[in-house]
Amino acid sequence: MGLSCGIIGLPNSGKSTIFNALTGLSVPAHPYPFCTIEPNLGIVQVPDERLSKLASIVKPEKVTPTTIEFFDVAGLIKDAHKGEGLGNRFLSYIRGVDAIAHVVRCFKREDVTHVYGSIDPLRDIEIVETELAISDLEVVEDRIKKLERTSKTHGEKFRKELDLLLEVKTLLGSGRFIEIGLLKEEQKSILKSFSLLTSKPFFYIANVDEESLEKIPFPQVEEYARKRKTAVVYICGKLEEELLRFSKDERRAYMEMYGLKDLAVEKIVKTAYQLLGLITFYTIVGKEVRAWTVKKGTKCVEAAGKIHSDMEAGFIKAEVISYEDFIKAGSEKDAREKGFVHVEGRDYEVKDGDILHIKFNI
Ligand SMILES: Nc1nc2c(ncn2[C@@H]2O[C@H](COP(=O)(O)OP(=O)(O)OP(=O)(O)O)[C@@H](O)[C@H]2O)c(=O)[nH]1
Ligand SMILES: [Mg+2]
Repeated sequence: MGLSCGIIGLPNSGKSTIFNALTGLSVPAHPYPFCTIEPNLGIVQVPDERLSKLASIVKPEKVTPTTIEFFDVAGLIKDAHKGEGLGNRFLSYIRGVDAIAHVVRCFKREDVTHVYGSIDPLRDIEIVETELAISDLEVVEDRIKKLERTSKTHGEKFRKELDLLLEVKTLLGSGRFIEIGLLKEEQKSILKSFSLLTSKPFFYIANVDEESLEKIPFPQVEEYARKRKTAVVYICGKLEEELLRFSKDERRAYMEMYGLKDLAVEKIVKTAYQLLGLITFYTIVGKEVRAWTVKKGTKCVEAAGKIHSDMEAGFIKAEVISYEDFIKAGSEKDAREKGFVHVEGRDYEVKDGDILHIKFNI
């Protein structure tokens, strides 16, 4: 399974509309708050031009892209932790995701009520992020209580965990966030098991009006995102949902009309991959051309393990062709004749676009 991404935000911010635009599904997205109650799950094939190009050369029977899972959950409001709206229990559905897309309402539309009566993206962001932090605080405080009961008898390991959680508690309690990048490896691995929402990679989706697509309607969101070291993706959910209903050609024509280079799914995949430091490698085996997603820095033997555990256990070597060389050569055979294949060992760091042929012993 590839990447998973949770979509959160205030009610009526356009989460389900964007979910539909990303997945091609048709979950209810109506102009009243708390339209979504139970979470929606959709799996999308990651659009990949390089995979299509490889497939057009190799002409395999099967082309397998990587996938990304989206979760659309209910809207969060102020004091959700005290049970307001639908409460905050549904957040447990997104504790398991790899990244969070926070939808921020920037579109005006009078007939879609805003739970706080006005369009104010920074206020909305703060409300949602405060609820995430409080939800994390609940998790952390629970664990602290347990540890305080047992740490005296369990020694060093528990002490370290307790100290870290007390730090996190102070941080979240004072309205600040954990910066994972600043933590030691040991601390990262302690925190991992709690799946804290505020420690996940995240980005904002500014859900804007059609007319605002070409300019930045709320520069303060951009500024705030910079401070939080993340990105803003500009999408008009409504337009994107409609685009999916058109044929490919009509869609391109409309996209040009609105000055859109990429579809929402392409923008989001690009942003999430960058944020998580992900790369794609390819395999051409028998009748299948397939894309795989791994973290930048992944060793060849680990990449082999992603394909099959036997390949990792019995790894001998990998024959590697870069995507560019493959295209330049025009076929695998020509790539081999031109000397574009390099043989690499288990510690070779896989590069984005590499085409791997793993040799292994069973
Ligand atoms: N004009 C305009 N309307 C939008 C846009 N995105 C969503 N809407 C409308 O806003 C309303 C609410 O959208 P939803 O997608 O249901 O919002 P939600 O965030 O899922 O709301 P809850 O499930 O209640 O939390 C719908 O009527 C949408 O058609 C947009 O980009 N532009
Ligand atoms: Mg919804």
